[in-house]
Formats: sequence, C-alpha cells, structure tokens
Amino acid sequence: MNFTENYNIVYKEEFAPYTPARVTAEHRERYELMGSQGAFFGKLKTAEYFGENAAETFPTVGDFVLVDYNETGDSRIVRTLPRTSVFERPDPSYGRQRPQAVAANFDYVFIVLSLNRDFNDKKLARYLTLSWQSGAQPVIVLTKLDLREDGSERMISHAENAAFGVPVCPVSSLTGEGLDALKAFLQPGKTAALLGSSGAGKSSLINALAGETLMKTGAVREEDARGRHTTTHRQMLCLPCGALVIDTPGMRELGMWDVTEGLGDAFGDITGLAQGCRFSDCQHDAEPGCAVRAAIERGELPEIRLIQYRKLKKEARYSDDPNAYIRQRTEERKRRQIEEHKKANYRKRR
Ligand SMILES: Nc1nc2c(ncn2[C@@H]2O[C@H](COP(=O)(O)OP(=O)(O)O)[C@@H](O)[C@H]2O)c(=O)[nH]1
Ligand SMILES: [Mg+2]
Ligand SMILES: [Zn+2]
Repeated sequence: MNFTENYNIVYKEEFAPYTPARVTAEHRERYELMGSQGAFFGKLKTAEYFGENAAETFPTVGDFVLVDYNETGDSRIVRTLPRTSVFERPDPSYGRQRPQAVAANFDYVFIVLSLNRDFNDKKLARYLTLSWQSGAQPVIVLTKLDLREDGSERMISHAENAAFGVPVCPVSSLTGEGLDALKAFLQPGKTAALLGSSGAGKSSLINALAGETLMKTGAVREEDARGRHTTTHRQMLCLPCGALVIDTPGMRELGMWDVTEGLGDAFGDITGLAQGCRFSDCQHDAEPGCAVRAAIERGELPEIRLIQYRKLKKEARYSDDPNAYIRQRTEERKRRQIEEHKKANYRKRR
C-alpha cells in the first residue's frame, strides 16, 4: 500500500482530463491536497464554484475532488465528488443561518470523552446522534483511563449501555493502555473523525496513536489557538499505520447544528404532553386519544409549537437513512449556492 492509497485516491477514466485528490487541510482560500503527485496546493476554479451556473459544493477536509493539476503553481479544483459522510455546523460567515461542512468522507466517528469530568449522558447522546446523522459509524473513546478516577468503572458501563452495539474503548494516551482496541478501526485507508470537547484529549490521542507529536496539546495552548483564529485550520493527518484522522476546530461547535437530541428539551411542552397520548408512536395528527391535539383544542398549547416541532423532527429523520439525508442536504446546498451567486451577480449588474 503506498502513500496515495492511504488517502483512497483512485483514478477513473471518467475523471479525465482531471485527476483526483483528497483535501487534507483547508486554509482561507487555499486547500492542501494529496494526490498521486504527492502533496500540493489548490484553489477553487471560479467558473465551477462561483460562475453563472456554478453548482459545485465547496470542499472541506476529507473531500475527494477533481483537479486541473498545475506542476508549478496552485492547481485548480474543478469538482467536489459525492460524499459518503459529512459533519456540518452553522456557518459563522453566514450568521449561522446555513450549514457549513467541516469534515467529509470518514468511516468512523471517535466520540472522545474524558473519564475524569467530561463524561455526561446528554453529551454522549448528542454525539451519538450526530454520528449517526453523519453517515459514519460511532466508536466511543473514553480517555484518561490512567487517572483511575472514582466512578470511571461506572462511566464505562454507562457508555456501554448507552448505545447497543457501539464499541466502547477506554484508553490512556499517557500509558498507551487500551490503544490496541482502536487499531481494529484504524486500518490503512480508513478515516476516523474525532468529535469531543476541548480538553477531552483528542490531540493527545492522535499523538499517542502516531507515536510522535503531530498536534499541540494542553488546555493553555488550546485557548491560544482559539483566540487566534487564523492559525487554526482544518486538517486530516495520516498515521503511521496508514489510517487517517480528522480533528478540526469547527467540530467543537457541531452540537449546535442538527439538534435532534435537544428536541426533547426545546419541546418539553410537547414531549411532556405526548406522554399522555394513547399511542406511544402518536404523530399528533388525527389519532384518537391524542393529548397534544387535545391541549391545542383547549387553547393550552399554541398550534405553532406543534408545527415547529414537526419541522424539526422532519429534519431529524435523516438518521433513518443517512445517505438519503446527505444527498438531500448536498442538493439543497447546491441550490442555495446558485441562488446566492445569481443574487450577487444581479446586484453587480445594477
Ligand atoms: N492523565 C492523562 N492526561 C491526558 C490524557 N490525554 C490527554 N490528557 C491531558 O488532557 C489535556 C487536554 O488534552 P488535549 O489532547 O490537548 O485535548 P484536546 O483539546 O481534546 O485536543 C492535556 O493537558 C493532556 O495532557 C491521558 O490519557 N491521561
Ligand atoms: Mg486539541
Ligand atoms: Zn398525540
């Protein structure tokens, strides 16, 4: 297996005259790419991404793209290939009104929670939901096992019960204990995205798996990095074992976007009432014995609440079929980009 194969870059006839590459890092307007040529830089080709009929989705770390390769300068990215999985967050440059992809095409999500104080049920549930949504398979990684804090055992069994069939791996990046269990997932060519709060031990884990310092660690420097936004960028790293890991600053904010888990919280009035519905799977439509509709009829619940709840629930349904969800979101994104561009052009012409 050579270097390029680790990145799953496969040439196909249909790509001609372009060559495939994978995005390993994202800077302001420039992308670091890996292709059969090795590592090189690329920029988005204007016609394809910003032109009159531009329909390409902006690439992010982990994306497979087609490039017009340039040996002497920046290559041009002409196409973003379809994604198998994606993480999105509210885009800060659009007032958090629309999604922005922060990682793509990963096979696993390593949900990183530290055993000392990071662990909490709600957070785990949210991360699990986000993982299922992304289209990838979650693996729960419980860090700082060496600290052997009170309650560690309880947290581990808690995590094991939280999601049936989701692997739980307690590890220590300090002593290396438990890291072997992760090797089952870190196969050559496989990509794992790390999800977890600042301080959970993500960077330490990457370093421990790599056997060398690839990432800065420690709470203090993490704060620094957050203050100077230009110095943090999204990136994907290749481990000596041939697996790829994605740890991007944007993933800290992920929980803010598709808030399925928060559905119960934000709609406590409805979920509370729903417990009184005759059927446990009541859609609060026309079912007999529906406590939600009854409350609306009595004027105790504004109907708009049910409408809002339905809208959010529909959004949340992706988890039934992540691939269909991703396809749908990609289509929506394309449409929005085209609309934006048309609007901008219209303004320019006036
Ligand atoms: N004792 C112990 N400390 C750890 C372990 N992993 C990380 N840490 C410490 O936890 C802090 C945050 O780790 P870091 O990897 O920077 O977390 P990140 O913000 O998720 O990337 C640092 O001070 C690390 O030294 C571990 O396995 N054992
Ligand atoms: Mg870190
Ligand atoms: Zn009902």
